[in-house]
Amino acid sequence: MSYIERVIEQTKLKDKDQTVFIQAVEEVLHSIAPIFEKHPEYEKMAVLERLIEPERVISFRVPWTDDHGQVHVNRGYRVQYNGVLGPYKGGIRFHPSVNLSIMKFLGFEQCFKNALTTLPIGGAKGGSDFDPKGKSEGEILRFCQSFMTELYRHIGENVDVPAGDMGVGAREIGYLYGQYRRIVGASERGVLTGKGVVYGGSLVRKQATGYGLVYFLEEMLKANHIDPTGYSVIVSGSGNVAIYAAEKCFAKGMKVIAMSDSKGYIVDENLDLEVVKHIKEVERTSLEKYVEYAGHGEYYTGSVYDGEVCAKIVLPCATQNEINLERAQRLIDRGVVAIAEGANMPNSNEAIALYLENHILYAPGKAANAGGVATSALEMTQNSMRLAWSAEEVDSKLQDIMKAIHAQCLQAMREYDLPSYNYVAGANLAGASKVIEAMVLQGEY
Ligand code: NDP
Ligand code: 2IT
Repeated sequence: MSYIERVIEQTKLKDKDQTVFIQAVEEVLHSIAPIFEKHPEYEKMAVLERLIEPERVISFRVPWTDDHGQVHVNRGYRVQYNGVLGPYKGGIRFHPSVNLSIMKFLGFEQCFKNALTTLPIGGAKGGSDFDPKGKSEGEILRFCQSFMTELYRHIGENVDVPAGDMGVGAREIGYLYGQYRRIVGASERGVLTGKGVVYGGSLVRKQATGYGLVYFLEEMLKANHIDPTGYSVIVSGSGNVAIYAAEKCFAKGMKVIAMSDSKGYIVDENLDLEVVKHIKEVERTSLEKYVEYAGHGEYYTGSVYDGEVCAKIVLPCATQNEINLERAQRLIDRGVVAIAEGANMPNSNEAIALYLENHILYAPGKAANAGGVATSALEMTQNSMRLAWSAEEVDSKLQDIMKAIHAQCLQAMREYDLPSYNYVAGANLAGASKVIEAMVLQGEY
């Protein structure tokens, strides 16, 4: 059995209940085999075992009181995965599904994504199984304060810098930052990113993941001589990533015809993104309201990937494992040209294998959605310089970073003699080789 296979088998035994974590490990490890063929000495140094085991997993109690005086207890996490490239960095997710397996899959992916950004950040993830849906403003505030009351001791601008993810946006980051500042008694802006612009947040951070996704998509299409002007697009999700991916698609002359949320989806040849923004960012409610507010379009319950709608470009921007083998086959049957992941791991490993078999252009999340964390790192830079860049400056740096990530993927494909559509292996090889090189140089054993 090869070193890679042995470590995968060990992980399956050791963490047998952590299915999404095992999925992420298999996806990465299978494509980085060439690094270990080049460097057989890495086995003796247990490089893979060290790559897979987080440096630290913190799990904590988060008690909070609802508006009726009832006390609840949720579980909080911070997984500080790998710090060889810089302070731990990664988002915080508030969603009822959050568990250790999800935290570890996200933290593991984040290490390679952050390496690809070209900026000095290590990998981490955190969150809680708290469900923000239906909670009052006061309940969200109290939950965030309680979460930070434990988290503060584990983070710092040179230690670990959290940001948003599902269920955590600028509002929550504000409450978290306010509590951190009260406890620590110092203004340390660089400890969190995704802050409000008025107190140290970066312009364009809110838009960065979605915009960056479309910049990456453009690069990938350009490398394959495809002009997407006029192409139809399905964007799944209608949260932070999805909304700004859709906005940039429209700006680039593509046509978003469907978006979704956890209950259903809308299909509209004249999709009104302002209405979606209003529903999701202002009212924080369901897309069910879309047809009434927009005066056109259709609403369906269920997954957008099970419906009739088809498009040349598909941008999954909701959550993990939205597209399984069957849904992937349907996309291919209906003529999809490119799939680029705004979400983390929205495609199953079987779906990815099918895209590769069919030579479909497929951009993995750790490359395509890295614009969010990259702009977070730009926010850290601005905070440590105590100045703020203009939106144009941040956006232009974001575009350069997405181009550089794309170039790294292509370079890795060339270096390892892979076909030029294999962005999965390209991104994994480019990201992992940096992390591994830094681990080897730093000793750590
Ligand atoms: P948000 O919470 O802002 O939005 C999530 C969206 O996904 C919502 O529209 C939500 O619907 C929908 N959704 C949730 N669960 C499901 C489901 N089971 N089926 C269909 N739709 C669902 O999160 P973000 O936009 O921040 O994150 C989306 C994805 O992008 C995640 O995978 C995240 O890890 C990833 N990501 C985020 C980055 C960021 O900067 N925020 C950076 C890089 C990646 P509803 O409104 O009904 O809840
Ligand atoms: O998955 C991700 O890259 C994020 N949620 C963004 C993390 C960050 O630190 O900005």
